[in-house]
Amino acid sequence: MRLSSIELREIRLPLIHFFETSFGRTTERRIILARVIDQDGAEGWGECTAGEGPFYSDEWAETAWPTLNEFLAPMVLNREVEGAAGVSDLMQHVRGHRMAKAAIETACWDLEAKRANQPLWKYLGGIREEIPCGVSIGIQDSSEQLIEKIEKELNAGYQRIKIKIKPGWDLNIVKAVRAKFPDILLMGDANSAYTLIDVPLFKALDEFNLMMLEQPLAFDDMFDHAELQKQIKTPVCLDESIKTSADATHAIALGACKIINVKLGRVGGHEQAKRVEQIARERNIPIWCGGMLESGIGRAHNIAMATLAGFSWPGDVSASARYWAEDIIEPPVTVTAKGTIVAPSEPGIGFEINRKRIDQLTVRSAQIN
Ligand code: OSB
Ligand code: MG
Repeated sequence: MRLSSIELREIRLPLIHFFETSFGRTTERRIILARVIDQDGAEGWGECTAGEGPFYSDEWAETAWPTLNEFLAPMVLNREVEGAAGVSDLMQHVRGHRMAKAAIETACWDLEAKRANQPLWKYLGGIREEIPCGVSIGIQDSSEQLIEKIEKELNAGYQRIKIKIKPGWDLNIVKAVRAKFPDILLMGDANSAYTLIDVPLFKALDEFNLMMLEQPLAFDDMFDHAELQKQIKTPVCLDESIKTSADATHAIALGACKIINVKLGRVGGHEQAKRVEQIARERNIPIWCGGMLESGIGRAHNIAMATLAGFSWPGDVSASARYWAEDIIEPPVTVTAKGTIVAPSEPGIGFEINRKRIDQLTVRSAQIN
């Protein structure tokens, strides 16, 4: 593989409903897209999952753009590599900036799968023709509003409900949700809103049969999570803390988590995600595919990744219509009545790119040759 050009686009995409986590509320996404083109004119698309501010991670839209434009794109252009699996290596001198790297890396996988005339999920070694889906529901203005939303998603068929928690929106909310839905697969995601001072709260939560508690403590911690896991029954799941396959190895060895949420952007692309998947599978640690409020392009990459054998639990990948009035791919991602997404049969990411819509949404673009 040899890339001759990379096009970057930043688009603005308004969310149908705001999405609130312990670190803030998002109403409109800023999404950077990468289109990679090889010497024969074949193309592939990837999405940078960095957010609107440095809150989920230190990367955000304004760090990703110049990193891609000034460093990452020039590092991969006109360099011969065996395939998409080797693209991360070309960018290894840049430390961190994994979401920016993943935009290019995942685009290269799309390109390569298209050239091989295979759906990306098969090309990656996926084994699942349908992926199990859950939803992540943000912090609402009232518990009634939250319960209404949960009801709607359960009726749509989603297999698992994740609710966001933060101090003041935790025990009381879990209690109310459990009273209404005693048997559903339910979990909480704190996005690092707590410390070990809150152990009594987590002990109280043990009573509510949560599938897991996602990233309760600091975003860069493993040690305290291990300490917490020793003291509570509810399995701890790590999200923010797992940035590399080495992190996955260390977290599992330390007992810092019993489950891992894998995000393509957070680990730097498909090749790294495959490594995390393998490490977890070998150690019998369940994993599932997380989400970053992606447009259809990132969503399609998530679907492909989630067909790998280790992704046995319902993830946060759900229908386009939960986020967007109109997606940038066609058809939009839809979910079956039993809460699954069927892996596409078309080559590459398996969805058409709606170029016209992307053009309309574009606020800046760059082409690097
Ligand atoms: O922690 O999983 C998270 C969204 C943005 C940033 C972080 C997270 C999330 C989600 C939403 O939970 C998942 C989705 O619906 O895409
Ligand atoms: Mg999370």
